[in-house]
Amino acid sequence: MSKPKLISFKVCPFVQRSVILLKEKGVDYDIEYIDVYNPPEWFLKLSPTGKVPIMQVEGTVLFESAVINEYIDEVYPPQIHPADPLLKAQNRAWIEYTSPLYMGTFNIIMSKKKEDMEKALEEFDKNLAGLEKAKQHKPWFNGEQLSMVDISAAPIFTRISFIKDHCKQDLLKAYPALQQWSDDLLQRQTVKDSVVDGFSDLLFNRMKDNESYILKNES
Ligand SMILES: N[C@@H](CCC(=O)N[C@@H](CS)C(=O)NCC(=O)O)C(=O)O
Repeated sequence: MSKPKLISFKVCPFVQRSVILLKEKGVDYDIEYIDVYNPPEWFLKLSPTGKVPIMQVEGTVLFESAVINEYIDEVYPPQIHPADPLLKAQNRAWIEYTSPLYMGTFNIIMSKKKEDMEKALEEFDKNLAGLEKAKQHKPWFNGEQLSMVDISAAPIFTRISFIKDHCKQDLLKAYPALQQWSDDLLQRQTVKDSVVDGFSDLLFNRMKDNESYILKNES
């Protein structure tokens, strides 16, 4: 089987989910970065949605990070999804639950207006409260075994940690289970290695260029 190839944008959390999974499984893969806001023609021909990630596998293009991760999990052992159909379905639902959180962190750091940022913070907090309740086991979502939910949630914690360091907002302060989960995930080697060099500067510069409100709000 030839190497799969991911097309990525350096600060995209969705691509980061696939990178973590590939690294967890020790899969040899290629990755090419594009500017998704100024995409090359060849990319637009390949990506049905114009979004990253896409993954090229032997001439076939896969899109949507959750689907790409399902494929990676099926094809490259060891299988991370649990065998039990009920637990697997429940895990898939929580992976789905994490999707608006990605948009949430984006809206928090990129809103230009105070009211938009505050709305984003409020919605994000509601979603975090739900996740805090759901995180019942330790260290990982299902207990001892790392799950696809952990992998799918990790990039959110990368961004929450960035927001704490650069925007002086501790989004996890009311959520001890999530704080512990974040600490465990951000210490994991595959998660560390999934963050591109210069990640914080890239994101911070995008916020500055964008004149994001959260930066004006800094004390
Ligand atoms: N549901 C998609 C979301 C992917 C997504 O929103 N990617 C962003 C970058 S992080 C993108 O490509 N945005 C460009 C656009 O919306 O045109 C997935 O999980 O793969």
